Amino acid sequence: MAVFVKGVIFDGVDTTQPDCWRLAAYEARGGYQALRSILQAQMPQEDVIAEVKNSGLRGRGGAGFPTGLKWSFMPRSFPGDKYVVCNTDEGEPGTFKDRDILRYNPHALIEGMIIAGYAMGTRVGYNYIHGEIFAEYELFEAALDEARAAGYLGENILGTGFSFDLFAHHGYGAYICGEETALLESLEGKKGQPRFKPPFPASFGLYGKPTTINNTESFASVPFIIRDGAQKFLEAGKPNNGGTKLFSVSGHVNRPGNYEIPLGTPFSALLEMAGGMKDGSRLKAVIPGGSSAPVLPGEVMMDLTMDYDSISKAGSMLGSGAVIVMNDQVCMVKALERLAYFYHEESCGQCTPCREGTGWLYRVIHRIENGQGRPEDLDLLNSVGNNMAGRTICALADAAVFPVRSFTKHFRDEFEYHIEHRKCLVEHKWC
Ligand code: L3W
Ligand code: SF4
Repeated sequence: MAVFVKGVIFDGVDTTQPDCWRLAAYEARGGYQALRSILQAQMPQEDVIAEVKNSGLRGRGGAGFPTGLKWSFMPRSFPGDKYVVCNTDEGEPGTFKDRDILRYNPHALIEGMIIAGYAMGTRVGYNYIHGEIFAEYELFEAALDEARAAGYLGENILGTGFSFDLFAHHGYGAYICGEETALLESLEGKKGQPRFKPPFPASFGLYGKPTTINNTESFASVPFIIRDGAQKFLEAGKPNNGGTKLFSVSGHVNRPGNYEIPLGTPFSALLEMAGGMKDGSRLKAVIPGGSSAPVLPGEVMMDLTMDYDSISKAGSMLGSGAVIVMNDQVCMVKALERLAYFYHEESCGQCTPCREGTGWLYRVIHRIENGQGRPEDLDLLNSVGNNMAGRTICALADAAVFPVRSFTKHFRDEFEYHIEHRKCLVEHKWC
């Protein structure tokens, strides 16, 4: 998927050039200057962390947690091993941004992780890559080889006495391994099932040691912050929402793809960049932050800006920045049925409310969709959801409930019509 509009990660990257990912191209764009500057100046670790804090960078994986604050949790005087881990387990329906960072600009991620290792006093990092992403995994391995050969990774980096190595780990494709503690279990070679939090990975992470986990896009933003300064990054976005952000736009638009744009850009402008609605169709609904984020009606979205605060005020989440656009030909019952099936399939099964509840949700929505819905089914969905949300080890159960609540709230008439008339209100060809 090509990148059409550029911000702090893709500025200067000519994605049409097959070698744009290579070290030489990255260095020509100013790559590894940030690392050189902090190593040569022996910049105090706390100053690096302060710069990331001041940039306003918020975690790009879904939760939007402040990255600099997370780095400051790492106990720097801890005597034993500690780790930095990158979460490239991109599996959220609608999300396809991190693979483009590996594909077109992997050294930005590598440099960002080395700087993170320096700032937090770690010697080893891992990048956990989703098991269904093959070409990008191999390309990332090749980029690591380049970085090692050039002296950016390994012992005594650039002759400064600082040592750090970084390894890629290919997962098996389970969505739940994107949850940070399940990812750590999987990285340790165990079944990828979430751990109870707290303790957070900051104190009990990989092999029980202090660990900082960030999303691919978060790490890849760090070289810009160090090279060009926190203030410039902050100003690229809006207060409390620093920087530019990658949005994966999919669905009924003319030019689906990844768009790196300033946080705070109006949704209407993003839609226009993506070529507008496909074949001039009417905008009906948008999931603004990946399938776990509540759906919003199109007319609500047209008044919002693409940033954490604006989207959450409207009752949804910016999440990972996966913008799923739906036109008026979409049956919302069918769309919800697909999402419910996904969460049912991907539940790891540890918690009864999630293991059983996701199955209940899917089966009830499936029967509504198939003309066998009962008048009490909408209340039943609500009741099952109430017995799941907030009652499980990880957020997957909540993520399964959010779409059910929001679809049945904003598009209740379609669900009622399906139940009463045993057919689809929009007469979608798949219903
Ligand atoms: C130390 C504390 N650390 C929080 C850390 C915590 C984590 C980060 C955020 O879920 C969401 C989820 C998906 N001491 C701490 C602390 N931390 N308090 O801060 O924590 P949390 O629990 O709010 O989020 P999470 O568990 O990381 C992420 C949603 O994002 N999502 C997911 C998208 C999926 C992808 C993908 O496929 N790549 O991005 C989209 O909306 O549902 O709610 O690091 O340890 N006191
Ligand atoms: Fe597993 Fe679901 Fe429990 Fe998360 S909520 S630990 S996915 S059973």
